[in-house]
Amino acid sequence: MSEPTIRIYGPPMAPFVEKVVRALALKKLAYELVEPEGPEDYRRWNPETGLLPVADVDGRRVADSARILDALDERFPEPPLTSSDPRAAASQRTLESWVGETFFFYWVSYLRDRVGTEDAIASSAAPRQGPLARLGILRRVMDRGPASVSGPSSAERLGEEFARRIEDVAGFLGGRPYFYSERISRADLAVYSFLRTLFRNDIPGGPELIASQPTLVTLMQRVEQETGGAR
Ligand SMILES: N[C@@H](CCC(=O)N[C@@H](CS)C(=O)NCC(=O)O)C(=O)O
Repeated sequence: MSEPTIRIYGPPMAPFVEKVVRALALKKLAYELVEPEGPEDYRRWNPETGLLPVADVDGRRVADSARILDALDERFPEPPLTSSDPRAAASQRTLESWVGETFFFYWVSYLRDRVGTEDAIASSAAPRQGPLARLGILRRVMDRGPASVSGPSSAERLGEEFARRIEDVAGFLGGRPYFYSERISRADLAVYSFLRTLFRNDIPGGPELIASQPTLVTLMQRVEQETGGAR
């Protein structure tokens, strides 16, 4: 039998791409990562939404990170990316969606406010003017005008909101080694991929925020152990 051909298209620093790459590592599958060279590649590779990642899995083009994980599980079932317990599996999928929508929203807002200069992330978070640029993260903090004297600034408010979402995530984990399970799943990969960006992209206060939730630090270490290290 020939080697499976898996190609992932997307910027390696984007959390949705990291989630897919970690799933491939968990399944010990070889793959090729194709990085966008400019904004036009997003629409070219995903004409419908312009969002990456997309993947070719044995000749089949699949868009959306969750669908890519489904396609991988279908074609390469071991180890599975969701629990064998249907209730746990449903919770893991719900958490993955929540991370990709609600948490993603606060993450973008937080990064936008915390990252003050284009230079700070040009080298890491937004390779070749990728998606983060278009999400407005490159907008400078000073463009926001003076903070109100009577209340917290927008940066402070967003920082607090984001800290609350991090608390939510820690609450979902509770005392378990992984979300809703004793085994790693797609929910862990999704959470990990977003938390990781707070370290990697030099986000001021990001590492401290995660450190305030020791169970999440341990979760990240567990995920790294199972998926090939910190990278
Ligand atoms: N639901 C999609 C979301 C993917 C997504 O938002 N990708 C971002 C990268 S972080 C993107 O391609 N953005 C392009 C843009 O904003 O123009 C998934 O899970 O794959």
